[in-house]
Amino acid sequence: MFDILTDSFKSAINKIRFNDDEKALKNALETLKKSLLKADVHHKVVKDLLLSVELDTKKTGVGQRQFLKAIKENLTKILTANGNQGFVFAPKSPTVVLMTGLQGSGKTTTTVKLALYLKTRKKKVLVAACDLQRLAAVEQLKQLCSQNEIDLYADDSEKNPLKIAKDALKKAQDELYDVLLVDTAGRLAIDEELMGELSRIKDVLKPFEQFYVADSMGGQDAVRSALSFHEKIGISGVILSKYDGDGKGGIALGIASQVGVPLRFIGVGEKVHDLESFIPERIVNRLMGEGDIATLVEKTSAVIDDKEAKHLTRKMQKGEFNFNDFLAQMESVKKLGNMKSLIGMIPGLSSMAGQLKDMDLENSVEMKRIKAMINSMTQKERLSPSLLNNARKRRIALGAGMSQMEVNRFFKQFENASKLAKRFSGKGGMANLQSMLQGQNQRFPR
Ligand SMILES: Nc1nc2c(ncn2[C@@H]2O[C@H](COP(=O)(O)OP(=O)(O)O)[C@@H](O)[C@H]2O)c(=O)[nH]1
Ligand SMILES: [Mg+2]
Repeated sequence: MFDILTDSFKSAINKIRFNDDEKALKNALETLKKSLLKADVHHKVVKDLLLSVELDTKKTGVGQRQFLKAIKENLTKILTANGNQGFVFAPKSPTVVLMTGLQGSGKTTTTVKLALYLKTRKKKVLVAACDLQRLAAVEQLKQLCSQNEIDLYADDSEKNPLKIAKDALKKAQDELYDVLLVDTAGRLAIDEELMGELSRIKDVLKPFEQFYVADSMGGQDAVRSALSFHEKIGISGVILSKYDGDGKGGIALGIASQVGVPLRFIGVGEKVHDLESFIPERIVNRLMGEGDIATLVEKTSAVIDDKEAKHLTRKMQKGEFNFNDFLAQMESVKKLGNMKSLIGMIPGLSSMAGQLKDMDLENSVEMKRIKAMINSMTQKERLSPSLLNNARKRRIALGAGMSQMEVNRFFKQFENASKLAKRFSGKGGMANLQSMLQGQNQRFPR
Protein backbone atom coordinates (compact mmCIF):
# COMPACT_ATOMS: atom_id res chain seq x y z
CA MET A 1 0.00 0.00 0.00
CA PHE A 2 1.05 3.55 -0.63
CA ASP A 3 4.04 2.54 -2.73
CA ILE A 4 2.93 4.76 -5.58
CA LEU A 5 2.62 7.70 -3.26
CA THR A 6 5.87 7.03 -1.48
CA ASP A 7 7.76 6.91 -4.77
CA SER A 8 6.18 10.07 -6.01
CA PHE A 9 6.91 11.91 -2.77
CA LYS A 10 10.51 10.95 -3.25
CA SER A 11 10.59 12.16 -6.82
CA ALA A 12 8.76 15.35 -5.92
CA ILE A 13 11.24 16.03 -3.17
CA ASN A 14 14.11 15.27 -5.51
CA LYS A 15 12.83 17.99 -7.83
CA ILE A 16 13.88 20.56 -5.28
CA ARG A 17 17.00 18.82 -4.13
CA PHE A 18 19.30 20.93 -6.30
CA ASN A 19 17.00 23.83 -7.12
CA ASP A 20 15.24 25.70 -4.45
CA ASP A 21 13.47 28.37 -6.45
CA GLU A 22 9.76 28.72 -7.05
CA LYS A 23 9.97 27.02 -10.42
CA ALA A 24 11.36 23.92 -8.74
CA LEU A 25 8.55 24.08 -6.22
CA LYS A 26 5.97 24.27 -9.01
CA ASN A 27 7.56 21.20 -10.62
CA ALA A 28 7.50 19.32 -7.37
CA LEU A 29 3.88 20.22 -6.72
CA GLU A 30 2.93 19.11 -10.21
CA THR A 31 4.59 15.71 -9.65
CA LEU A 32 2.78 15.36 -6.37
CA LYS A 33 -0.56 16.30 -7.91
CA LYS A 34 -0.32 13.71 -10.67
CA SER A 35 0.47 10.90 -8.31
CA LEU A 36 -2.12 11.86 -5.72
CA LEU A 37 -4.77 11.79 -8.42
CA LYS A 38 -3.43 8.49 -9.69
CA ALA A 39 -3.61 7.17 -6.14
CA ASP A 40 -7.34 7.86 -6.14
CA VAL A 41 -7.28 10.87 -3.90
CA HIS A 42 -10.27 13.11 -4.60
CA HIS A 43 -9.37 16.10 -6.80
CA LYS A 44 -10.72 18.61 -4.32
CA VAL A 45 -8.61 17.12 -1.52
CA VAL A 46 -5.57 17.25 -3.80
CA LYS A 47 -6.22 20.87 -4.70
CA ASP A 48 -6.56 21.97 -1.09
CA LEU A 49 -3.54 19.97 0.02
CA LEU A 50 -1.27 21.36 -2.68
CA LEU A 51 -2.36 24.91 -2.02
CA SER A 52 -1.56 24.60 1.68
CA VAL A 53 1.77 22.92 0.96
CA GLU A 54 2.69 25.69 -1.46
CA LEU A 55 1.76 28.46 0.95
CA ASP A 56 3.51 26.86 3.90
CA THR A 57 6.66 26.16 1.89
CA LYS A 58 6.85 29.71 0.59
CA LYS A 59 6.39 31.07 4.06
CA THR A 60 9.49 29.30 5.28
CA GLY A 61 11.56 29.64 2.10
CA VAL A 62 11.66 27.01 -0.64
CA GLY A 63 13.83 24.08 0.25
CA GLN A 64 13.69 20.35 0.52
CA ARG A 65 13.29 20.31 4.25
CA GLN A 66 10.60 22.97 4.28
CA PHE A 67 8.71 21.25 1.48
CA LEU A 68 8.83 17.91 3.30
CA LYS A 69 7.69 19.47 6.53
CA ALA A 70 4.79 21.21 4.81
CA ILE A 71 3.63 17.98 3.16
CA LYS A 72 3.84 16.11 6.43
CA GLU A 73 1.96 18.68 8.44
CA ASN A 74 -0.80 19.05 5.91
CA LEU A 75 -1.24 15.32 5.38
CA THR A 76 -1.43 14.86 9.13
CA LYS A 77 -4.04 17.59 9.29
CA ILE A 78 -6.14 15.86 6.64
CA LEU A 79 -5.87 12.48 8.36
CA THR A 80 -6.93 13.87 11.72
CA ALA A 81 -10.71 14.02 11.84
CA ASN A 82 -12.51 15.17 14.96
CA GLY A 83 -13.80 12.49 17.29
CA ASN A 84 -12.67 9.52 19.30
CA GLN A 85 -9.26 8.03 18.52
CA GLY A 86 -8.35 4.37 18.95
CA PHE A 87 -10.72 2.32 21.07
CA VAL A 88 -12.81 4.26 23.55
CA PHE A 89 -14.89 2.68 26.31
CA ALA A 90 -18.42 3.76 27.14
CA PRO A 91 -18.96 5.35 30.57
CA LYS A 92 -21.11 2.35 31.43
CA SER A 93 -20.21 -1.23 30.44
CA PRO A 94 -20.70 -2.99 28.14
CA THR A 95 -19.26 -0.82 25.40
CA VAL A 96 -21.35 -1.86 22.42
CA VAL A 97 -19.79 -1.56 18.97
CA LEU A 98 -21.74 -2.20 15.79
CA MET A 99 -19.52 -3.41 12.96
CA THR A 100 -20.82 -2.42 9.54
CA GLY A 101 -19.64 -2.33 5.96
CA LEU A 102 -19.98 -3.84 2.54
CA GLN A 103 -19.87 -7.55 1.96
CA GLY A 104 -16.31 -8.82 1.81
CA SER A 105 -14.88 -5.62 3.26
CA GLY A 106 -13.41 -7.51 6.20
CA LYS A 107 -16.04 -7.00 8.94
CA THR A 108 -15.87 -10.50 10.38
CA THR A 109 -12.08 -10.71 10.34
CA THR A 110 -11.82 -7.22 11.80
CA THR A 111 -14.36 -8.02 14.53
CA VAL A 112 -12.21 -10.93 15.65
CA LYS A 113 -9.02 -8.86 15.39
CA LEU A 114 -10.56 -6.17 17.53
CA ALA A 115 -11.84 -8.72 20.06
CA LEU A 116 -8.34 -10.13 20.34
CA TYR A 117 -6.82 -6.65 20.60
CA LEU A 118 -9.09 -5.96 23.58
CA LYS A 119 -8.60 -9.39 25.09
CA THR A 120 -4.82 -8.91 25.02
CA ARG A 121 -5.50 -5.75 27.02
CA LYS A 122 -7.37 -7.80 29.62
CA LYS A 123 -10.91 -6.85 28.61
CA LYS A 124 -13.83 -9.24 28.76
CA VAL A 125 -15.19 -9.31 25.21
CA LEU A 126 -18.30 -10.88 23.69
CA VAL A 127 -18.85 -11.16 19.94
CA ALA A 128 -22.36 -11.45 18.50
CA ALA A 129 -23.05 -13.21 15.20
CA CYS A 130 -25.73 -11.08 13.51
CA ASP A 131 -24.84 -11.82 9.91
CA LEU A 132 -27.56 -14.24 8.88
CA GLN A 133 -27.44 -13.33 5.19
CA ARG A 134 -24.82 -15.82 4.17
CA LEU A 135 -24.93 -19.43 5.30
CA ALA A 136 -21.22 -19.67 6.00
CA ALA A 137 -20.98 -16.39 7.88
CA VAL A 138 -21.84 -17.69 11.34
CA GLU A 139 -19.64 -20.73 10.82
CA GLN A 140 -16.67 -18.49 9.87
CA LEU A 141 -17.14 -16.46 13.04
CA LYS A 142 -17.51 -19.59 15.17
CA GLN A 143 -14.23 -20.96 13.88
CA LEU A 144 -12.30 -17.73 14.28
CA CYS A 145 -13.63 -17.21 17.79
CA SER A 146 -12.93 -20.72 18.97
CA GLN A 147 -9.40 -20.67 17.50
CA ASN A 148 -8.69 -17.54 19.48
CA GLU A 149 -10.66 -18.35 22.62
CA ILE A 150 -13.08 -15.49 22.17
CA ASP A 151 -16.60 -15.69 23.60
CA LEU A 152 -19.27 -15.76 20.92
CA TYR A 153 -23.03 -15.37 21.08
CA ALA A 154 -24.71 -17.20 18.18
CA ASP A 155 -28.08 -18.88 17.79
CA ASP A 156 -28.41 -21.30 14.88
CA SER A 157 -32.17 -21.67 15.25
CA GLU A 158 -32.86 -17.94 15.16
CA LYS A 159 -33.53 -16.27 11.81
CA ASN A 160 -33.95 -12.74 13.05
CA PRO A 161 -30.72 -10.79 13.59
CA LEU A 162 -32.62 -8.30 15.73
CA LYS A 163 -33.47 -11.00 18.25
CA ILE A 164 -29.86 -12.18 18.33
CA ALA A 165 -28.66 -8.64 18.91
CA LYS A 166 -31.09 -8.27 21.82
CA ASP A 167 -30.13 -11.58 23.40
CA ALA A 168 -26.41 -10.91 22.97
CA LEU A 169 -26.82 -7.53 24.66
CA LYS A 170 -28.65 -9.15 27.55
CA LYS A 171 -25.91 -11.73 27.94
CA ALA A 172 -23.24 -9.02 27.84
CA GLN A 173 -25.07 -7.05 30.53
CA ASP A 174 -25.88 -10.03 32.75
CA GLU A 175 -22.39 -11.48 32.60
CA LEU A 176 -20.62 -8.15 33.00
CA TYR A 177 -18.76 -8.04 29.72
CA ASP A 178 -16.63 -4.95 29.09
CA VAL A 179 -17.27 -4.94 25.36
CA LEU A 180 -19.84 -6.35 22.94
CA LEU A 181 -18.79 -6.43 19.28
CA VAL A 182 -21.64 -7.06 16.86
CA ASP A 183 -20.78 -8.51 13.44
CA THR A 184 -23.47 -7.71 10.87
CA ALA A 185 -24.27 -8.69 7.31
CA GLY A 186 -22.58 -6.79 4.51
CA ARG A 187 -24.84 -4.55 2.54
CA LEU A 188 -24.95 -1.81 -0.02
CA ALA A 189 -26.31 1.52 1.06
CA ILE A 190 -28.72 1.37 -1.89
CA ASP A 191 -30.31 -1.77 -0.39
CA GLU A 192 -33.17 -0.16 1.54
CA GLU A 193 -34.30 -3.35 3.20
CA LEU A 194 -30.93 -4.25 4.66
CA MET A 195 -30.23 -0.70 5.68
CA GLY A 196 -33.57 -0.74 7.47
CA GLU A 197 -32.55 -3.87 9.33
CA LEU A 198 -29.27 -2.27 10.35
CA SER A 199 -31.13 0.79 11.61
CA ARG A 200 -33.38 -1.41 13.73
CA ILE A 201 -30.40 -3.29 15.18
CA LYS A 202 -28.94 0.09 15.99
CA ASP A 203 -32.16 1.15 17.74
CA VAL A 204 -32.16 -2.00 19.83
CA LEU A 205 -28.51 -1.92 20.81
CA LYS A 206 -27.99 1.83 21.13
CA PRO A 207 -24.31 1.20 20.38
CA PHE A 208 -21.64 3.44 21.82
CA GLU A 209 -19.90 3.32 18.44
CA GLN A 210 -20.67 2.29 14.88
CA PHE A 211 -17.54 1.25 13.07
CA TYR A 212 -17.46 1.13 9.32
CA VAL A 213 -14.98 -1.35 7.88
CA ALA A 214 -13.66 -0.06 4.57
CA ASP A 215 -11.59 -2.07 2.13
CA SER A 216 -8.39 -0.12 1.38
CA MET A 217 -8.41 -1.46 -2.15
CA GLY A 218 -11.77 0.17 -2.83
CA GLY A 219 -10.63 3.61 -4.00
CA GLN A 220 -13.16 6.39 -4.45
CA ASP A 221 -16.03 3.87 -4.51
CA ALA A 222 -15.21 2.93 -0.94
CA VAL A 223 -15.22 6.57 0.07
CA ARG A 224 -18.65 7.04 -1.54
CA SER A 225 -20.07 3.97 0.24
CA ALA A 226 -18.73 5.16 3.58
CA LEU A 227 -20.37 8.53 2.93
CA SER A 228 -23.79 7.06 2.23
CA PHE A 229 -23.55 4.76 5.27
CA HIS A 230 -22.72 7.79 7.31
CA GLU A 231 -25.71 9.70 5.96
CA LYS A 232 -28.14 6.81 6.42
CA ILE A 233 -27.19 5.32 9.77
CA GLY A 234 -24.32 7.39 11.07
CA ILE A 235 -20.82 6.04 11.69
CA SER A 236 -18.44 7.12 14.42
CA GLY A 237 -15.25 5.46 13.28
CA VAL A 238 -13.65 3.80 10.29
CA ILE A 239 -11.36 0.81 10.20
CA LEU A 240 -9.34 0.41 7.03
CA SER A 241 -8.90 -3.25 6.19
CA LYS A 242 -6.43 -4.82 3.74
CA TYR A 243 -4.03 -1.96 4.22
CA ASP A 244 -1.31 -4.46 3.37
CA GLY A 245 -2.70 -4.95 -0.11
CA ASP A 246 -1.81 -3.03 -3.22
CA GLY A 247 -4.56 -0.44 -2.93
CA LYS A 248 -3.62 2.95 -4.22
CA GLY A 249 -3.59 4.83 -0.95
CA GLY A 250 -6.11 7.54 -1.63
CA ILE A 251 -8.73 6.03 0.61
CA ALA A 252 -7.23 7.02 3.96
CA LEU A 253 -7.07 10.65 2.85
CA GLY A 254 -10.48 10.41 1.20
CA ILE A 255 -12.28 8.97 4.20
CA ALA A 256 -10.78 11.39 6.65
CA SER A 257 -11.39 14.48 4.53
CA GLN A 258 -14.64 13.63 2.72
CA VAL A 259 -16.49 11.61 5.35
CA GLY A 260 -15.05 13.50 8.28
CA VAL A 261 -15.04 10.49 10.58
CA PRO A 262 -11.85 9.50 12.39
CA LEU A 263 -9.95 6.43 11.27
CA ARG A 264 -9.44 4.17 14.27
CA PHE A 265 -7.53 1.08 13.22
CA ILE A 266 -5.94 -0.45 10.17
CA GLY A 267 -5.92 -4.11 9.19
CA VAL A 268 -2.52 -5.06 7.87
CA GLY A 269 -2.88 -8.76 7.06
CA GLU A 270 -5.14 -11.75 7.11
CA LYS A 271 -4.03 -13.00 10.49
CA VAL A 272 -5.88 -12.09 13.67
CA HIS A 273 -2.98 -10.14 15.12
CA ASP A 274 -2.65 -7.95 12.06
CA LEU A 275 -4.39 -4.90 13.47
CA GLU A 276 -2.80 -1.55 14.34
CA SER A 277 -4.09 1.64 15.89
CA PHE A 278 -4.47 4.40 13.35
CA ILE A 279 -2.15 7.23 14.27
CA PRO A 280 -2.01 9.97 11.61
CA GLU A 281 1.63 10.96 12.22
CA ARG A 282 2.72 7.38 11.90
CA ILE A 283 0.83 6.82 8.68
CA VAL A 284 2.28 9.98 7.24
CA ASN A 285 5.77 8.88 8.23
CA ARG A 286 5.24 5.54 6.62
CA LEU A 287 3.66 7.15 3.61
CA MET A 288 6.74 9.26 3.15
CA GLY A 289 8.89 6.17 3.25
CA GLU A 290 10.30 6.54 6.72
CA GLY A 291 10.44 3.80 9.29
CA ASP A 292 7.90 3.55 12.04
CA ILE A 293 9.47 2.69 15.32
CA ALA A 294 6.46 3.70 17.39
CA THR A 295 4.21 1.08 15.82
CA LEU A 296 6.89 -1.52 16.26
CA VAL A 297 7.25 -0.67 19.91
CA GLU A 298 3.50 -0.77 20.50
CA LYS A 299 3.15 -4.06 18.70
CA THR A 300 6.06 -5.78 20.37
CA SER A 301 5.16 -4.48 23.82
CA ALA A 302 1.71 -6.04 23.57
CA VAL A 303 3.48 -9.37 23.18
CA ILE A 304 6.52 -9.01 25.43
CA ASP A 305 6.04 -6.56 28.26
CA ASP A 306 8.65 -3.93 29.00
CA LYS A 307 9.96 -5.49 32.19
CA GLU A 308 10.37 -8.83 30.48
CA ALA A 309 12.12 -7.16 27.53
CA LYS A 310 14.60 -5.41 29.80
CA HIS A 311 15.23 -8.60 31.71
CA LEU A 312 15.92 -10.49 28.48
CA THR A 313 18.24 -7.78 27.22
CA ARG A 314 20.30 -7.99 30.41
CA LYS A 315 20.50 -11.75 30.08
CA MET A 316 21.60 -11.48 26.47
CA GLN A 317 24.29 -8.98 27.37
CA LYS A 318 25.64 -11.35 29.99
CA GLY A 319 25.44 -14.29 27.61
CA GLU A 320 22.96 -16.05 29.89
CA PHE A 321 20.33 -16.57 27.24
CA ASN A 322 19.05 -20.12 27.74
CA PHE A 323 16.71 -22.63 26.10
CA ASN A 324 13.67 -21.51 28.05
CA ASP A 325 14.26 -17.94 26.85
CA PHE A 326 14.75 -19.21 23.35
CA LEU A 327 11.45 -21.03 23.40
CA ALA A 328 9.67 -18.01 24.85
CA GLN A 329 11.13 -15.74 22.18
CA MET A 330 10.03 -18.04 19.40
CA GLU A 331 6.52 -18.06 20.81
CA SER A 332 6.57 -14.27 20.96
CA VAL A 333 7.71 -13.87 17.39
CA LYS A 334 4.90 -16.20 16.41
CA LYS A 335 2.42 -13.94 18.14
CA LEU A 336 3.74 -10.93 16.29
CA GLY A 337 2.49 -12.37 13.04
CA ASN A 338 4.00 -11.22 9.81
CA MET A 339 7.71 -10.50 10.25
CA LYS A 340 7.99 -8.63 7.00
CA SER A 341 5.54 -5.95 8.04
CA LEU A 342 7.48 -5.41 11.27
CA ILE A 343 10.84 -5.19 9.60
CA GLY A 344 9.37 -2.53 7.32
CA MET A 345 8.86 -0.37 10.36
CA ILE A 346 12.50 -0.16 11.36
CA PRO A 347 14.26 2.87 9.84
CA GLY A 348 16.97 1.78 7.48
CA LEU A 349 15.54 -1.69 7.19
CA SER A 350 12.32 -0.74 5.45
CA SER A 351 13.97 -0.88 2.05
CA MET A 352 15.06 -4.43 2.75
CA ALA A 353 11.69 -5.71 3.84
CA GLY A 354 10.81 -6.81 0.34
CA GLN A 355 13.86 -9.03 0.13
CA LEU A 356 12.99 -10.95 3.24
CA LYS A 357 10.70 -13.85 2.74
CA ASP A 358 7.64 -14.19 4.90
CA MET A 359 8.62 -16.41 7.75
CA ASP A 360 5.75 -18.59 8.76
CA LEU A 361 6.89 -19.55 12.23
CA GLU A 362 3.43 -20.53 13.30
CA ASN A 363 3.21 -23.61 11.13
CA SER A 364 6.86 -24.43 10.62
CA VAL A 365 7.97 -28.00 11.12
CA GLU A 366 11.25 -26.66 12.41
CA MET A 367 9.51 -24.88 15.26
CA LYS A 368 7.73 -28.07 16.29
CA ARG A 369 10.99 -30.04 16.24
CA ILE A 370 12.80 -27.44 18.28
CA LYS A 371 10.01 -27.57 20.82
CA ALA A 372 10.25 -31.35 20.96
CA MET A 373 13.99 -31.12 21.64
CA ILE A 374 13.67 -28.53 24.36
CA ASN A 375 10.89 -30.56 25.92
CA SER A 376 13.25 -33.53 26.09
CA MET A 377 15.73 -31.58 28.20
CA THR A 378 15.78 -31.43 31.95
CA GLN A 379 15.14 -28.05 33.60
CA LYS A 380 18.82 -27.88 34.51
CA GLU A 381 19.89 -28.39 30.93
CA ARG A 382 17.45 -25.76 29.71
CA LEU A 383 18.90 -23.21 32.09
CA SER A 384 22.55 -24.09 31.45
CA PRO A 385 23.10 -24.96 27.81
CA SER A 386 26.80 -25.53 28.52
CA LEU A 387 25.93 -28.74 30.40
CA LEU A 388 25.09 -30.47 27.17
CA ASN A 389 27.74 -33.06 26.40
CA ASN A 390 27.47 -35.82 23.82
CA ALA A 391 25.79 -38.29 26.16
CA ARG A 392 23.11 -35.79 27.05
CA LYS A 393 22.61 -34.84 23.41
CA ARG A 394 22.16 -38.50 22.54
CA ARG A 395 19.47 -38.84 25.20
CA ILE A 396 17.69 -35.72 23.93
CA ALA A 397 17.79 -36.99 20.34
CA LEU A 398 16.18 -40.21 21.48
CA GLY A 399 13.55 -38.39 23.49
CA ALA A 400 12.63 -36.09 20.64
CA GLY A 401 12.65 -38.87 18.07
CA MET A 402 15.42 -37.32 16.01
CA SER A 403 18.88 -38.21 14.81
CA GLN A 404 21.83 -36.95 16.76
CA MET A 405 22.97 -35.03 13.73
CA GLU A 406 19.77 -33.02 13.74
CA VAL A 407 20.13 -32.29 17.42
CA ASN A 408 23.73 -31.18 16.88
CA ARG A 409 22.64 -28.87 14.12
CA PHE A 410 20.07 -27.26 16.37
CA PHE A 411 22.63 -26.70 19.12
CA LYS A 412 24.93 -25.07 16.63
CA GLN A 413 22.08 -22.77 15.59
CA PHE A 414 21.27 -21.99 19.18
CA GLU A 415 24.88 -21.12 19.89
CA ASN A 416 24.92 -18.80 16.90
CA ALA A 417 21.62 -17.28 17.96
CA SER A 418 22.82 -16.48 21.43
CA LYS A 419 26.05 -15.04 20.04
CA LEU A 420 24.00 -12.86 17.71
CA ALA A 421 21.64 -11.92 20.51
CA LYS A 422 24.62 -10.79 22.53
CA ARG A 423 25.89 -8.69 19.65
CA PHE A 424 22.51 -7.10 18.89
CA SER A 425 21.74 -6.24 22.45
CA GLY A 426 24.94 -4.28 22.82
CA LYS A 427 26.01 -0.99 21.29
CA GLY A 428 25.56 -0.80 17.52
CA GLY A 429 23.16 -3.70 17.60
CA MET A 430 21.12 -2.39 14.75
CA ALA A 431 24.16 -1.93 12.55
CA ASN A 432 25.16 -5.51 13.25
CA LEU A 433 21.70 -6.73 12.33
CA GLN A 434 21.80 -4.74 9.15
CA SER A 435 25.16 -6.08 8.08
CA MET A 436 23.98 -9.57 8.85
CA LEU A 437 20.87 -9.20 6.75
CA GLN A 438 22.94 -7.90 3.88
CA GLY A 439 25.56 -10.59 4.17
CA GLN A 440 25.02 -13.93 2.52
CA ASN A 441 27.26 -16.06 4.72
CA GLN A 442 25.34 -15.58 7.95
CA ARG A 443 21.72 -16.44 8.39
CA PHE A 444 19.18 -16.15 11.11
CA PRO A 445 18.69 -19.56 12.68
CA ARG A 446 15.40 -20.85 11.39
N1 LIG B 1 -4.70 -9.12 3.40
C1 LIG B 1 -5.74 -8.84 4.20
N2 LIG B 1 -6.87 -9.53 4.06
C2 LIG B 1 -7.91 -9.23 4.88
C3 LIG B 1 -7.83 -8.20 5.86
N3 LIG B 1 -9.03 -8.14 6.48
C4 LIG B 1 -9.81 -9.08 5.91
N4 LIG B 1 -9.15 -9.75 4.94
C5 LIG B 1 -9.65 -10.82 4.06
O1 LIG B 1 -10.78 -10.36 3.35
C6 LIG B 1 -11.70 -11.40 3.12
C7 LIG B 1 -13.09 -10.99 3.57
O2 LIG B 1 -13.11 -10.83 4.98
P1 LIG B 1 -14.40 -11.02 5.88
O3 LIG B 1 -14.00 -10.66 7.25
O4 LIG B 1 -15.00 -12.36 5.69
O5 LIG B 1 -15.36 -9.91 5.26
P2 LIG B 1 -16.88 -9.58 5.60
O6 LIG B 1 -17.69 -10.17 4.50
O7 LIG B 1 -16.96 -8.09 5.59
O8 LIG B 1 -17.20 -10.17 6.94
C8 LIG B 1 -11.15 -12.60 3.87
O9 LIG B 1 -10.53 -13.45 2.98
C9 LIG B 1 -10.16 -12.01 4.85
O10 LIG B 1 -9.13 -12.90 5.16
C10 LIG B 1 -6.59 -7.46 5.97
O11 LIG B 1 -6.41 -6.53 6.77
N5 LIG B 1 -5.58 -7.83 5.11
MG1 LIG C 1 -18.73 -11.40 7.54
